[in-house]
Parts: sequence; structure tokens; C-alpha cells
Amino acid sequence: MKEIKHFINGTFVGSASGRTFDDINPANGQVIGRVHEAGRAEVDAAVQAARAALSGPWGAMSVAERADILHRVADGITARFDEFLEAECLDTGKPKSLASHIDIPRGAANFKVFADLLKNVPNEAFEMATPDGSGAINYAVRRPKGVIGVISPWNLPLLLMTWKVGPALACGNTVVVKPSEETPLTTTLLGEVMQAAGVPAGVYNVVHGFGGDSAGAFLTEHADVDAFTFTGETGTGELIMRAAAKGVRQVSLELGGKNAGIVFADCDMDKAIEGTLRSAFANCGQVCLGTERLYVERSIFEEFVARLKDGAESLMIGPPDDPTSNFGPLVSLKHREKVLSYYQQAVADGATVVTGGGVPQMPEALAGGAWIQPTIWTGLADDSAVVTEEIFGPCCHIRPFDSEAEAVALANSLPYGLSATLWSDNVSRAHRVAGQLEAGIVWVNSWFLRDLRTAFGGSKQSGIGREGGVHSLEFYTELKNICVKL
Ligand code: NAD
Ligand code: 6OD
Repeated sequence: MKEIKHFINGTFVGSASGRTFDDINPANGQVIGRVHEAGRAEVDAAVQAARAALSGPWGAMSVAERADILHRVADGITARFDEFLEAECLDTGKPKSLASHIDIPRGAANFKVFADLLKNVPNEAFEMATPDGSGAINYAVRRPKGVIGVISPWNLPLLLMTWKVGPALACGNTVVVKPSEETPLTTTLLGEVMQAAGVPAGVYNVVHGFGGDSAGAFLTEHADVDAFTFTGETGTGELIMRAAAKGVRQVSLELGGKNAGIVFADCDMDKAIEGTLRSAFANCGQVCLGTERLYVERSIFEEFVARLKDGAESLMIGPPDDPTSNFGPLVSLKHREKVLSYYQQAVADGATVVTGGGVPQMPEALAGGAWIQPTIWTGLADDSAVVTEEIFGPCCHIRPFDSEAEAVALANSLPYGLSATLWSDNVSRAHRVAGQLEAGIVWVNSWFLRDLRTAFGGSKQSGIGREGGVHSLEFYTELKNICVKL
């Protein structure tokens, strides 16, 4: 039985209280390990270590020295690829075929990309005239913000945690990370890699536990954290924003969504089906950018629904190690209860269940897992909770539309605005509609195609701020103007 400890000031430590909770493998329901739950004492020790490390060797390093170390962190992840893959798949149940080409490589890339970016970012400078004629020069310098609290979710644990830790460290900050209670393994393993790469003690700290009245809240309530970066549900984001208001700390919030997909009759149908199968069902529907509501032009509606049904029914449900599997379980039985409640609600609201709608029959060894069927509905009213609320499961509702304006209005009708996907071979239409969609990220004829130099984040209730490229540097540094009178 694994024992999963905190990583504080370069050392793995247990909780003084002795409190632990189970880490469960969602593919079979078995306990993988016992996780130490941090109390205020451990959170405080982690924050103090992070504070002290700012004035140690880390704080004195040049950008280039830090970048070298972060390259070694990325190489360390790659060198231990199989261990990271095993750990991520044990925690999430996701197919190794998926995690080996998304989660783990991106976990490494997040360190290299931001380390390199920071080396090449220019800062502004202005010459100004003064009444005495001698003039002045203003120039900007970037300084790390300080101790950053990083709170991350369970759906892409390593990818989403390093997406914040990579730029935070590249900018010279120190971090205290609180990974999701569902997925503690890869964040902990990264502590070993940090140490081996020469990251000084106290720069990367990890505390385990839950959200409210546990490690998450203790971290956000800690007065000595300078800023918080969070990925998770919109409701949790509101709580974190409230806690961060004390002491006027900044937040970067990447929150929930109920993303629309629009399929025009002039699309390449093969590509639209292939892309929608991924956007609705990849990672068992647990991707914040995924599509849960589809609007399809009426003339191709029947064909699209029939072909998406065939695609969903050909997904291969199976455990992480099965090389033929491309569809794993949900993250937990608790999350499955939530998703199944929407499956029941859809029927109660009069949906036509095109496919799925329940729990698949699994072999005995996997029967305790959080398995669920990929599900497609049609026929729901626009105000059904199934169409308006984030489910975060492998399901989507498909509704026909008759005009471009109607499709845009439907897509924009909810208080969320994370991503949208549109399928059309008409270039003018694609640009026009993309410009009108209220979302932080719009994909045209693709989905989850990521260039890490681009701005990433949500509009409306899907988030505050942008990360990615120079936008991450905006959040993780304080820009200071120095004015020199000549
Ligand atoms: P969650 O909000 O329940 O939990 C996220 C993290 O916050 C966990 O580590 C949790 O322990 C912690 N937490 C919970 N309550 C807290 C509190 N009161 N104070 C401090 N920390 C607290 O989200 P989840 O269920 O882990 O993830 C799924 C959600 O995340 C979905 O809504 C999904 O859309 C969203 N998400 C958004 C993005 C994005 O980039 N916008 C990416 C991935 C996931
Ligand atoms: O690709 C990324 O950088 C990113 N933040 C993805 C988020 C996925 C949400 O589940």
C-alpha cells in the first residue's frame, strides 16, 4: 500500500495529526494508497518554506540559470515517463494510450515552453521630455510575485498543475500546490524530479487534502500567499476569490463551461464527426473544453446524429492497460452518481436517448469501477438543466438549427464562455461566426489543438484572466516601472 506524503521544503513528510484518506483506482474501486491530509500546520510549514526560498539561491538565480533547471525538470519527467504514466492512469483510470500522448508529454512541455519564453520577452521603455530639457527614461522590469498558491483539479492532473507551476517557477516565484484529493500521485512524484533537477528546497511544495475546511481552504486563508491560480468548478472559484480578497491577493481562475459545438451543412462531415467524438467523449467527457451541447444545421441533422451514434457505439471501453481501449471510467463513483443524475433528468425531461444512458456491463474484476456509457440525447428543451448545466461526463445533447444567427444565439445563451467549436468549410462564415461567439477559445474545424504561446482562459463565468504565452508572465510577475531623471 502506497503512503502519499506532503512535499515540504524538499522533504516528504506526513501529517502531524496522522489523518489520512484513501486514494482509489476508479477503474476497479480498489484502494491504491493512503494520502496524508494536511492540517493548518502543514500548510503553514509549506508556505513558510516557500517564502524563505524566495530569498535563498532561487531568488538570486538569473533567468537563464532557472531556465536550465526547468529544462532538467522536463527531462526528468520524460526520463521517468512510464512511472508518471502508471501513476496518472492509476489515479484517473484513463487509457494509457491517451495519457501517453497528452497528459505526460504536456506535463514536461509546460516547463520547457515557459522557461524558453521568459528568456525572450522584451519589456517596455519610454523616453520622456522634462521642463528642464534634460529628459528622463522610464523602463519596466518584471519581478516574481512571490509565493503562489496553486489549486488544481483531477481531470488532467499533471498537465493542468504543471501548466501553472511551469510559468510560476520560470518567473522566479515559489509555489505551494494543492492537487485534487482524487489524484495526488503525479504531483507528489514531481517532488522527486524537482529535487533531482536541482530545484532548491522550498521552491516546490505540495500539500494534500480536500477543499473546504481542509488543505485547500487552509491555503487560500493563509495570509502569506501572494496570489492564487486555480482550475476547477465555477462555484469553487467564487469561494477562492472571496478568500483571496482578504489581503487583496490576485487570482487567476480557469473554471467550468458548457461548451457549444456548431456544425454547419457546409462542413466536412467526416472531420466534424471525428472531432466531435473527441470533444464529447475524450477522457470520458472530463475535459473542461469538451462539447456538451451541439447545434447542427437541420439539413444534415439526421445524418450527423446517426453517424455520431455509430462513432459513440464503437468506442472501446476498457482499463488503462488495455491497448485497444480508448474510453476509461469516470474519476470516481461519487462523480458517476452526479453524471447519472443528469442521465435520469434527461429522460424525465423527455429526451430521446440516441445511445447510452446508463452503466455498461463490465467483467467482474472491473465491476467496482466508475464505468459509464457514452450518451447522446436529442429532443430536450433549451432550458433543460441537462442543456444548461455542466455535467462533466461523456454525453451531449444535439439540437437542429435553421440559420447562422440562431446558432450563434443558442451558443451564446448560457452564462459560461470557456470554449466553442465550429465546423464549416466556408472560410468567411467561419471567421464571422468565430468572432461572434462569447468564449475565450474558439476552434474552427478542430478541437483541443493547443499552441502554448496563445491566450487561454474563459469569459463570463468560465474564468478570470488569461494564461499561456506572455499572458502567463503577466500573472506570475509584477511589472515595475523605473523612472530615471537624466
Ligand atoms: P473542484 O472545484 O471541485 O476542485 C478543484 C480543486 O479545488 C481541488 O483541488 C479541490 O480540492 C479544491 N477545492 C475545492 N473546494 C475548495 C475550497 N473551498 N477552497 C480551496 N480549494 C478548494 O473541481 P474538480 O471537480 O476537481 O474539477 C472539475 C471542474 O474543473 C469542472 O467544473 C471543470 O470544468 C473545471 N475545469 C476547468 C478548466 C479550465 O481550464 N477552465 C480545466 C479543467 C477543469
Ligand atoms: O491545454 C491547456 O493548457 C489546458 N489548460 C487545458 C485545459 C483542459 C481542461 O480540462
